[in-house]
Amino acid sequence: MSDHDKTPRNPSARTWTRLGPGALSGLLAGGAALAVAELAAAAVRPRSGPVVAVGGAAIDRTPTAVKDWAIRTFGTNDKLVLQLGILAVLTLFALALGAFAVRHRRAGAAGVLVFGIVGAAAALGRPDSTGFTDAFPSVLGAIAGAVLLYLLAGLLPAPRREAPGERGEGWDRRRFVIAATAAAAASAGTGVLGRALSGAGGREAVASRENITLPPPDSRAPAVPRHAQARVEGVSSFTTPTSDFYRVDTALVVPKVDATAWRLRIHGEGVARERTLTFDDLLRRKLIERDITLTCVSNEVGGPYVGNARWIGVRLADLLAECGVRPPSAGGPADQLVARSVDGMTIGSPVEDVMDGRDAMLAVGMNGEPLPFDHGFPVRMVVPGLYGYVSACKWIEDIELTTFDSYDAYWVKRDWAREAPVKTQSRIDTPRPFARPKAGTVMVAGVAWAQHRGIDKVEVRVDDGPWEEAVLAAEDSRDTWRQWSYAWRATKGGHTLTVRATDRTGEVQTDKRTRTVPDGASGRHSVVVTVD
Ligand SMILES: Nc1nc2c(c(=O)[nH]1)N[C@H]1C(S)=C(S)[C@@H](COP(=O)(O)O)O[C@H]1N2
Ligand SMILES: [Mo]
Repeated sequence: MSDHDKTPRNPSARTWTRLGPGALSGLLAGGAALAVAELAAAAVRPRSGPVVAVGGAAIDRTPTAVKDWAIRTFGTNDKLVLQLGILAVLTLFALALGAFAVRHRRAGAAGVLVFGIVGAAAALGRPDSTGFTDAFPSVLGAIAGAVLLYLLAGLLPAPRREAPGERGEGWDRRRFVIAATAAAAASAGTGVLGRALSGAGGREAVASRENITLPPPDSRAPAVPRHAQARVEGVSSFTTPTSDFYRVDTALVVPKVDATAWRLRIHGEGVARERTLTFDDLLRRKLIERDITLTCVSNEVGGPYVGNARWIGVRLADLLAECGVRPPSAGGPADQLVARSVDGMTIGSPVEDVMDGRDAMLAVGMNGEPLPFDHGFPVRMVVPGLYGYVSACKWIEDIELTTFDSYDAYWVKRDWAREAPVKTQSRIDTPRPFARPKAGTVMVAGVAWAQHRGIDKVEVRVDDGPWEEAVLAAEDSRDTWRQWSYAWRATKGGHTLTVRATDRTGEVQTDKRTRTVPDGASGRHSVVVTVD
């Protein structure tokens, strides 16, 4: 039985037999384009590949409200969701282009090139773009995809042979199937090779991290007080294990920086002695070790984007002073310190805060180890009391002294406040929302934070009852969160538990609910439970 005998007579089915292989060709061309681009990106620079470049461009251009919603809805998976979304859009366009190429072979193939241009433009427009070579992966991929679509479309049943009454619908289905299978296999092979190579690209960085032995800090953090941890099941651990530490950044591919090649430049207004430091320069300096709680401005009331770690690093104020920097209160011309990362992030902090005596640092260690790649290896900033987006630049490579008037950093350009001290907050860790504890004594417990001011008091309220003082766990430092617990004599029925903290300045955590934009959520955390 020859192929054309199987061609259905019914017109819509016939359209499908024509368009189906076309759409499949489009899909294969798209896959080939991505695979070739991935391989080229491995050679050029892993972050110059089209999906990462377009994703990065999309992240930078996403309206703040949408981004906020994405973080809220997808949490740390937001980037995965974005990449899947990009792939879904690409898939639809590839199917459509392929179907279009059945009739318009050249134009369809040329359409693939348009995607190459979009990818190349996105790659060149990235703040970390290292030059025109960043366009190569997208362009090469698109050319491969276009050629493949052109070839496959040439094997498809030509539309004119489908005129009614003609028997010429026959097309070489076997040749098409062989070509398509070969193309799919070649793409898969190329893609896997590209992935493997771009993974290997980080080898020097991984080796440089493994070769680091952090010297013992000159100024050790005092031991965490034994009673800093509330002895209640379900409370966050006082020191957040690194593997559980939240991660918030715009990086679709985590930068892998080779510490031996890393440099930090300090320059700008009022920098009398500009400096460029190596990683070893930092390790040779006096190191401090401190427990500091980091919080994200995108953390909702009751949310998870807060963690406490033991950081090791260099005091930033000392280094700045050596460079001749004076804070505004001492007549310095710069009131903003702009930290830049290798991936083009810019984060602006008040010079006054960084130099006011608090333990602002260039951190090289987290919980006793070199920083993990996810958390900024080899060096990041940490400033107690400020939200991460105005203080905690990861993968830092440049510090510029400037003014708030003359420069807006990344998030400030996207509706977030220029300056953002951490708001006093508290969270109920246990019981969990909608828990069903038994009547009797139920331990209510959680964490409260007001970094650099310290927590003075935590109170719990059941339904509309009076505020009852919770028992505070020992304080580690005013830069860390503090745990609290409250033994609740729970009675049967539905109840709402609410918590509020008071910081050392005497300010009581407000009940006024605000959104995270522009300077952090305020309001009180409540948990509804049913007591059985
Ligand atoms: N390079 C870079 N640094 C960054 C960010 C980023 O997107 N890129 N995000 C900041 C934000 S918003 C926060 S809250 C902290 C989070 O640090 P973590 O991921 O180590 O918890 O990093 C900050 N540093
Ligand atoms: Mo953040």
